[in-house]
Amino acid sequence: MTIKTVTVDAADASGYSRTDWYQQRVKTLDGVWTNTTEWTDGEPTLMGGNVTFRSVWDMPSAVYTRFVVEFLTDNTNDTGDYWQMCLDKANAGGAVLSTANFRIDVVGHTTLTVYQGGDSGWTELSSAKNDIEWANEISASPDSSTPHWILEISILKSEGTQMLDETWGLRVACFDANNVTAGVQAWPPNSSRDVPDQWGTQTYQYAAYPEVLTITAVVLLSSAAVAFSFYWLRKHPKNASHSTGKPGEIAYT
Ligand SMILES: [Ca+2]
Ligand SMILES: [Ca+2]
Repeated sequence: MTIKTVTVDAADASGYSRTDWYQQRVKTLDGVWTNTTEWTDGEPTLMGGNVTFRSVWDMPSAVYTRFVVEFLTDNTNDTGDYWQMCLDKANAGGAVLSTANFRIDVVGHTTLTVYQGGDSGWTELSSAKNDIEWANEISASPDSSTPHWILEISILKSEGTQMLDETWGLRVACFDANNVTAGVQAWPPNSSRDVPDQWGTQTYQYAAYPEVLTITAVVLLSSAAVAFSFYWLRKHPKNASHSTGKPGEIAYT
């Protein structure tokens, strides 16, 4: 008799997960939406009511995961502002930190530092900085016409530091030093940077974010509706008062 063992994924204890879809739009890491569709290939994840982030993965030669994080209510440049990402390489979770945990801080919009977890807490891992490209700026975006801080960051899944496996734990946080009472904004909500069990799970799909396909389908359907409308009016130039079949009543779901 064979006993099947099941590995319980402790990080799922947070109850939060999200998907890294395969990149469909070229990314320019300049800290802004370089064009209005630059990040529409990523599924938006909301943090509280005023932060949103998206991610996609790409494989031009090596594998990258790229994020845009938007702090919709912060437009002040404070030395105490920070962006923070915690990565649990294999999504093993845990009540305390391990060497499979990594942390990326961008403080004051100027300084990026990478840390590795361990028994004694976080230790700087300077070599990992080479795996990261980033930029942040204050700008309007398709998500809000009010200028706000936007971070674009790309993480190489290198063989060297191996911060990320295919499924990994993730925590994203940011802080506006000009609004201390609001506290740290985090996904998952109220999670601690020091407790991997509280982080979410990030999986990947070797496919486009379905919303991209939906948008394309609506455009095609709209074109079909216009063609149908033209046909209908030509066939029924008068008394075309039917309540069915009018393109405007087609429900795009
Ligand atoms: Ca950009
Ligand atoms: Ca600020």
